[in-house]
Amino acid sequence: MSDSTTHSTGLEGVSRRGFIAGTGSIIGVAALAGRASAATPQAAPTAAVIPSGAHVPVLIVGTGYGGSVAALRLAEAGVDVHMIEMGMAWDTPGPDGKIFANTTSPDNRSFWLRTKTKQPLSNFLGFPIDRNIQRYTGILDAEEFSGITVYQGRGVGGGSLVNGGMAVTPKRENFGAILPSVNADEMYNTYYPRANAGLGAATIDPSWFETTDCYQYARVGRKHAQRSGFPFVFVPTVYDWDYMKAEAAGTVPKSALAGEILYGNNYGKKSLQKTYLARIKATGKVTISPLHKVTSVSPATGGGYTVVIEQIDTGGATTQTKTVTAGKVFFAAGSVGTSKLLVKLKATGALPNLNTEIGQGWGDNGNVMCGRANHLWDPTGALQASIPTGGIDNWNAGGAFAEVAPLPTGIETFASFYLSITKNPNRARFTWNAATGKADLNWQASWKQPSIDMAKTIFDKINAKEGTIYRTDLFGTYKIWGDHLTYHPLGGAVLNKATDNYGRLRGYSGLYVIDGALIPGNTSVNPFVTITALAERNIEKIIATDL
Ligand code: FAE
Repeated sequence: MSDSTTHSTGLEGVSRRGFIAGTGSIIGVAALAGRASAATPQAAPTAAVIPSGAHVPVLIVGTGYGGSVAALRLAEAGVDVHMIEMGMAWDTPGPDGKIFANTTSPDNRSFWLRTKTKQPLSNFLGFPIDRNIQRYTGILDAEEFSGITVYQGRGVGGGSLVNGGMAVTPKRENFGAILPSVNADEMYNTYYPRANAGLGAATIDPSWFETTDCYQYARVGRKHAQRSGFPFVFVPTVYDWDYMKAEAAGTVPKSALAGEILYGNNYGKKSLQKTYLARIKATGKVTISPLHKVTSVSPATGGGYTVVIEQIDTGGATTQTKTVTAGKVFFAAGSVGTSKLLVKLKATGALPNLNTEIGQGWGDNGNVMCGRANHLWDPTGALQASIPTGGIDNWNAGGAFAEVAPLPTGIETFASFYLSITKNPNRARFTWNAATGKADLNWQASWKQPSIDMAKTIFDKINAKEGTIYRTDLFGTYKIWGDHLTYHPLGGAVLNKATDNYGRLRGYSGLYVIDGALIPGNTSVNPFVTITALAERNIEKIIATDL
């Protein structure tokens, strides 16, 4: 019948009982729902390969939120832009007719250069669920540092390819703590609205939410929150809500209702491929080189910068090393990618004048996960949409904002699942390790304890009120907290410290940071709207004054 009979899940006892153990993003175990019949072509951007020896006016490292905003606005201002992306284009269907693998059945497309999956929820019913896969330039990187695994998207579209699509603007009262040097009036009047419009953020139809089976889990989450006196807030997402309604009606191939998310979403999610990158393509002024990785940037004789780029194959091997020159370079490789590059370039003498703030101020947005075991009379539903649509707000009283997340196994689990974003004060630092030739991050596993304590301000109270307990089978055996990971890396080249107040790197004119590395470790909510809005603000200033 299903994936459970055609693939080994590493969870044979469970799959024999007829369901699949994969995992979702914010989600846990993905749905055993019907598979769609055909792939929808994505609005893929122009993919061209940059030749060695090229001279380009602007080169952007990375194609996530920051890079896409910069490319679009520069192209609209008439500038020719080259974007360099280490991941794949994700515009071609695989052997199953789909571009992206389903969370129920991870394959080589699912992970970045791994021979075994490393799923955020490592266990289900206590069974380990990771499985062997072929090493490939897959879509989700589980990058391991000391004390923490940092999940990131790889490919044209960056994190937008893999994320949960929650498009959350922080409460204005919290903004001063997020980006203290930025004018909040400008952000809330101009750049947050611009970002949300560009991303296509929209909130679920409230009457549909109240009735659809696929959000029963969220209604249960809301009921439990409210009975304990916590506000439940709806959050916008970048999912096409009309498409999800059609999925529920059975008239289109299923995507959110098939549990697709963590390894890409074939239909309804408006990733950057369908928003900013589609508009970039329409300008005709941007070329994108996928499977190209920037390894060095240094001042060029005669002005501009020499950029060294490794072209890689889908096994990760370098097939060609290219050298190009660029008038200006934007670092948009994500918090981790940008930080790793900059600490290397400073330490190895390529960009020695970068200041001592480089690599500092890195945080995990306070991410911590947990599940609760509900009573038998409180089912969360066998069908769960993979896109979360609300959260529990205890930020000001307890330092935690908890997404009510799906656990779409395709069967009733009687579980509620949450990803909490907490006010964790710990900040780590990237440094260059000359012996290993890699950047290290000095995060410590024990630094998650404040996040656990803050999440407990919500869930201890709900458990006491409901007479329920924590699940202990999702992150190991008898382990309550998913405290080993983050989905939300932030910082490493913090605004107004490593850069000026608009992302210009101190020490070098024509070098910019325009991604999550600018944000000092925490956004109080999910971060991509803030990353996008800050990029919109900064690029507007840079275009007006530097070009
Ligand atoms: P990002 O989107 O990571 O883009 C950086 C790009 O640069 C990537 O495509 C890299 O492959 C590429 N790159 C890196 N190094 C190099 C190099 N040396 N050369 C060439 N290319 C390079 O950066 N956020 C939300 O707001 N809501 C959510 O619901 C949400 N859910 C998430 C779920 C998961 C599973 C994950 C992993 C993340 C989630 N996030 C969510 C976080 C969000 O995706 C992330 O903050 C943004 O993608 C970061 O945007 P940046 O532009 O900083």
